[in-house]
Amino acid sequence: MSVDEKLKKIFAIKRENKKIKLIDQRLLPHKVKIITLHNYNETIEAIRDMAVRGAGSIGVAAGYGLAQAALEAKHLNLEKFNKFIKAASDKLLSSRPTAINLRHSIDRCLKVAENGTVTERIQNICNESDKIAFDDIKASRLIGVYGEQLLKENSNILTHCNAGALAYIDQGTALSPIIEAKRRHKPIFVYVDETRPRNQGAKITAWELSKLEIPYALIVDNAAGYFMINKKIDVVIVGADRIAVNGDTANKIGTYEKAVLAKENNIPFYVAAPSMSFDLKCESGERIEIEHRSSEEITHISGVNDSNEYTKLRITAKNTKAYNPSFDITPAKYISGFITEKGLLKKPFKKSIKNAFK
Ligand code: RI2
Repeated sequence: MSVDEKLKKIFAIKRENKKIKLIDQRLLPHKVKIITLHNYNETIEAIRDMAVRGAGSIGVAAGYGLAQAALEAKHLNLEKFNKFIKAASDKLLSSRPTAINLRHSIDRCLKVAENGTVTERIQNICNESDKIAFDDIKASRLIGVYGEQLLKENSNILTHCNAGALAYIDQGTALSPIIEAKRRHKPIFVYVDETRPRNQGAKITAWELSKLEIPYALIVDNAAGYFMINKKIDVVIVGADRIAVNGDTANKIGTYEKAVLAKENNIPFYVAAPSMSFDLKCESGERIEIEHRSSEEITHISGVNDSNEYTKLRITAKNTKAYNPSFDITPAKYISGFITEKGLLKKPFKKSIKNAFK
């Protein structure tokens, strides 16, 4: 089976008129269950609870969610329709705050719904939501093509969290250059951070790489320094949830540490991200809102037992206090470049980002 045939089985999200279908990422890798979301409230819940996750997939889900809302409101008059859409957008926007893709998707869908009859506005929102998904696929593929050029034969790549096909359709951001290398039969090896607390690396990235038959090994989050200082890692590639105009980047908690370690060890550190991940209204990382999630994500862990039954376990004493920021900001000075659908953006980032996306 070719890489592309294997990729088709790892789909993040699809829209079929009012229904959204997605692989429930909470159950991976133990169960590949496709769930159907029937209305926009179910979609908000799926984003909040991370049945769908990854900045790009959240953005697509939000656009599709607004399409669902528009279809749910088709019997309303124009005034009530507009109110309904405004309320639905606000609810979608508050489902997860850090990834800018969500806001960009909502803005794009609202913009095409500024004029016309209710029927026309519904059609425009639906078309735009599909276009967002289509644009993501194009960007994902181009990131792969540009990023692959940075990988030498037998490169050892470290990645954090999951920025693959389930995070960003259709072949991810950080994993896209790796998939492109596989497509071109270039030998590479991937070190996968487990990515506590939700273990997107251990559960999703490792699963995706094994499905694509790309050689990898899972490492614990605090082992990256060991592998770097022992010259086992040649390059780091991560995704992004939001990038400020100066290049400061919000990504999964732990990214900042990897970037500092990479600099200390003279290892290039790349962020793979499409234009949808850049927030041109945000001057620097200090202005990016960081999502804080439930402490239960730290105190409990889920998986399967020997009978393959899904189980959740508490790993701490009852009532253990835990802080759970979901993202951190990597200052631009630690980043070697941004792999985007427009090519590699180099320093000075203020200039290259503005030139690429103005
Ligand atoms: P794409 C994830 O967050 C991580 O921060 C990961 O690097 C990013 O989304 C990937 O998003 P979460 O949604 O840019 O798992 O690859 O909390 O879409």
